[in-house]
Parts: sequence; structure tokens; C-alpha cells
Amino acid sequence: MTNLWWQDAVVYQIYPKSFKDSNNDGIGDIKGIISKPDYLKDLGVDVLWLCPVYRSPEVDNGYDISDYLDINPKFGTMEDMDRLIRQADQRGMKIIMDLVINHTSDRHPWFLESKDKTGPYRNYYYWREDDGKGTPSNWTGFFGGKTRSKDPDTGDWYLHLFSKEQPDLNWHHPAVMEEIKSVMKFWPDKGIAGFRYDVINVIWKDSLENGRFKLILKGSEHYLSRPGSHEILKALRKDVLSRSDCFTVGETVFITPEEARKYTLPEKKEPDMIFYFEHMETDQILVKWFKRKFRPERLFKTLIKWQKELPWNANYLENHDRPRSVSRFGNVEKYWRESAKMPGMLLMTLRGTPFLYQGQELGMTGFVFHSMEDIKDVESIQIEALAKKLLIPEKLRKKIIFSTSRDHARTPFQWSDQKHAGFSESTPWIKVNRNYVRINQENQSKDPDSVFAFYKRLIAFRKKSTALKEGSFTPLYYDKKTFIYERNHEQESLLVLLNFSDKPSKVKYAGECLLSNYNRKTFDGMLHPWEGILLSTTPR
Ligand code: TEU
Ligand code: CA
Repeated sequence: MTNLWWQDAVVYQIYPKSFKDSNNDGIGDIKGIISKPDYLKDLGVDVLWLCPVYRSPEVDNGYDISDYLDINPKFGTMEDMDRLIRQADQRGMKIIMDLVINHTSDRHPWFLESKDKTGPYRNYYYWREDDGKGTPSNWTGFFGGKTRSKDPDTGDWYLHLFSKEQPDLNWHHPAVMEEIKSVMKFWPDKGIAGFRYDVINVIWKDSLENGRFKLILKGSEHYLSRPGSHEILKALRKDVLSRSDCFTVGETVFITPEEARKYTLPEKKEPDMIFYFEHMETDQILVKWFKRKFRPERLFKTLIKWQKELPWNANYLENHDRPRSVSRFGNVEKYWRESAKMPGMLLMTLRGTPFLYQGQELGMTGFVFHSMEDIKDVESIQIEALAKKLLIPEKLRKKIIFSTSRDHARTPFQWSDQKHAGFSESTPWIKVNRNYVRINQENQSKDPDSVFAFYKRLIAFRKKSTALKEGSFTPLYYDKKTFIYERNHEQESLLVLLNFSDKPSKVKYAGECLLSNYNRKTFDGMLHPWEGILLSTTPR
């Protein structure tokens, strides 16, 4: 079967707040994105995924929406958004929006109205009157701590799986479905090509009963990947999305391949793809706040499992919630350039749609945090407060937060070696990584051996390779550091060889290189440290 358009696309994720500031208030904005279309076009990406740009009080940087049909004034206006869509279209690029429908902001008019016990909005959220017995639930939330808060205005309790400023929508109430359907008609009518659904496998709550004993996410048996979530996704696709040539990718937390198949097999007619997290967890124990040494073998095994289990994957190594990949999986000190490029080869040669996160194409690294003041992320702040309550010593708390914070991925994009990395002329909302003088777009666009130049080559190669876009995936070998697989499609066969270590690795393959992050023309069977090689095995 030939691919659908979004299966041939390379998606580039933009975190608008940190991409480019056009009016020098220290905050990235839509006009900033508008000022860089040629950069994105030059890189060769086809789809831009914008993290939320809707009106929002920004407790969770836009993942707390107070108006789904308007733009956050800090990011610009609806005219700016229309211009961005038009401009991208002129260059053959499409835009997808981030859609958060598990919860809204507590400033959303629906929530404000729902405080009225007898009003028409009451059932938009999960309210419970106070019975004097304390918190009406033992569930634990994604940002640590409880999932019920008492509304100071009414004294009633409401449910929130994330922060208390993000109350969960009650999808049992039919009006919620109708509201979201109209939101999902509005944006494609404007020219938006699809949606990334935020935490989509938790939207349906079977019941609000107390949860069984569990170390993490107590209560999640009542809402993780429940049948009700499938019903909702089917209805949204059938009644709304099928009207245009949109695609959807659902973020799914704590998902197994088995569950993922139920969401994404084409005949299910739900989201087209999902983001899973298992490969992001290969350097952690239980939760991301407890790190363990990264063992490449675990990453290879996990990727093989998902490549085999799903006919089509949404592949990614970075996003706005996870630390930078070169700092996690590579060696920033000794082999920064090589170990920033090689995982790019992995990403662009797996079967599925590749999602690239802003700055990954420059090999942007993690941030070195010194103080809690450098941390802006609501999750980090709440986890730190929780750890403090649990009497975890300050030094350990800092160690945990500084190594795992979502802010690693949220530092301003490094455009140049100018002040504030050319992101803005005034102090950015979050600190710039000190290495911008060395790692920046201006440098790299001029350098044929840069990380950027390599990503560009990878993307261009993928575009003309049917084996990479449509071919089968066959793992051939992996060990503690080396990963080898084949991609096949009728007349074209490619071999991908990756070395995830500081040591050379001997393999039993050799031949002419189609691509190499060491710029080799021929391969003799010995991989250099952090080398990635693409060979042709097509019979002549
Ligand atoms: O993230 C959902 C999610 O569960 C995690 O990845 C989250 O970042 C956290 O690490 C859980 O411990 C999505 C968004 O990507 C994230 O930015 C939002 O904060 C969250 O939903 C709430 O909308
Ligand atoms: Ca700005």
C-alpha cells in the first residue's frame, strides 16, 4: 500500500515561547515563526506542529487553555496566525495544532460558569460538594500530589489530573463533546492540517472511585486507556476530522503496544498515530525523576518492539517535555558533534513519521541549572515542593529536578552568537544555554559538516527513498552499543548501522556509504565512535 501524505512528511515541533521573539519582550511569538520560514524550508520539513498558542494564563505554558478559538496575545493575533498558515502554505508546509481536551484552564469561561451548581455548565467538569470529610479521593496526579482541589469561591471540590489550574473536562456530559467538535471544525476551516491530541488516553474516566494501592498514579485504573476514550476518538474522527484531509497524532501516557494498536490500526478510525513513551524511559526507574545509567541496548530493544508491533509509528527522540537527546543518549563532552548527528540517522530511518523538536537539528544540549530560580516549569516546581514535604534533603531535590526538568528542552532557540543567542534583544523569559556562542544556527548553516547540514542531508535522503518512507523494517543485530537494521522496498534495500558508544565497533558489513556522519565514502566494517552509516544492499 502506498503512503498517505502525512506518512511521507517530516514534522518539526515548535515551542513558540522559545522559538523566536519578534517584538523583543523576551517571549517567542507567531511573528517570530513567520520571520523564519526559509530556515524551516531549507531544513526540508513538511509540517510544523505548534505547541499551544491559544489564549491561556500559562500556568503550564499554554497547556491550560482559556479560549480554544483565540490566540494568546503574548504570541500575537488571529491575523498573525492566518498569515503564518498562508505563508507556510506558499512554501508547501502545513501546520498542525496542539489540542488539549482532557482539561481546560480554570480561567476558561466554562469552568467559571460551572461553579454555579444549578447553571447549564455545572456538568462540564467533575464537581463534588464538600461533605466535611476532607479530600474526596486518593488519586495521585501527574505533577505529583493530589487530584482534587477545593474551589475557594464555592467550597466544592473538582478533579484535575495535572495542576489545580487545569480542571478535567467531564466527557460523560454530551455538551462537552459538542463544544470540542466545534473547536475541531474551526481550525481545519482555517487551513490547519491536523492535531496533536494532548494526553488523549486519559480523557475518559470510568468512575471517580478511590484507586487501588499503587506506587505511581494511584487511581489510574479508572482512566488509563479506557474503552470510553475510543468512543470519543471515533466520534471526533467520523463527525469532524473526516471532513478534511487532516491527520492526528495522540499523546498516550503509560501505553502498551497492545493498547496502542486499538487506537491506531487504520480500521479503528481513531487517531492516525500515537506517541508512546517507553523508549524515553530507558534511562529511568519507575518515574522520570529517578535516573539510571542509559543503556543503549534497552533503547534498541524497545524500538524494535514498537516497530514490530505497530504498522506505523510516530517516531521522536525529543519533545518539549524531555531533556535534550544528545545530553541523554550521547557524549556532549567528547563527541558532541558525532553523537548529535547519529541519533538523527536513527530517527530518519525508522519506519513511521519522524517528529523533530526545535533545536535538535543543531544538537542543542541540556542546560546546567544552578538554582531553583532558573526553573520555570510548573511540573518541576510542584515536584520539588512535594519532595520538600517528604523531607527529601535540598541537595538531593536539586539533583533530581536539575537533571530531569522539562526546562532543558525549553531554553531559547540558539540563532546566533549575538546577545541572548539572537532569540530576542531583551532578557528571555527563560535563560539561554551558555553554549550558544558555539552552538547556533548561524554557524551551522554555513558549515557543511554541521549537525544542521547532516539533518538536512538525512531529510533530503529520506524524501527520495521509497525504502525509508514505505519499506519494511527488519532488525538484524544489536548488542550493548551497536544497532543494525534493514529497510526494504521492492527494488531498494538499505542497511543502517549505528554505534552508540565512545569505542569503535566491528561489524560484518562493508560497502559504499550512502550517508555517514564521518563523511566516509566507503565503509570497511569498523564503526567509529558514535558513527551512523547508511549502506545500500540493493542487488545490482
Ligand atoms: O504531557 C503529558 C505527560 O503526562 C507528560 O509527558 C508530562 O510532561 C509529565 O512529564 C508527566 O510527568 C502533556 C504535555 O506534553 C505537557 O507539556 C503538559 O504539561 C501536560 O500534557 C498537561 O497538559
Ligand atoms: Ca514577543
